[in-house]
Amino acid sequence: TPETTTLDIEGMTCASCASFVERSLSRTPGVQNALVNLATEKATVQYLPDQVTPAAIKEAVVKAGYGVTERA
Ligand code: 9UX
Repeated sequence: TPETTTLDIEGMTCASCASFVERSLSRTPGVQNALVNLATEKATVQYLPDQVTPAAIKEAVVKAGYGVTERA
């Protein structure tokens, strides 16, 4: 069963940044869907909890070069 997490992304200054983050998330195994909103600096990520953890999802954002915190 998929779960959804919302991440606050830091450091995106242009539309390409948002695309980079979205691609990084989408390519993470276990992530089913990722949407990044540049204006709100939020990422909405649908994932399979038996395949990937929120910590690993955040790691993908950090490796792409951006800051990230998980929303409560
Ligand atoms: Mo835009 Mo973002 O030129 O890392 S891609 S600032």
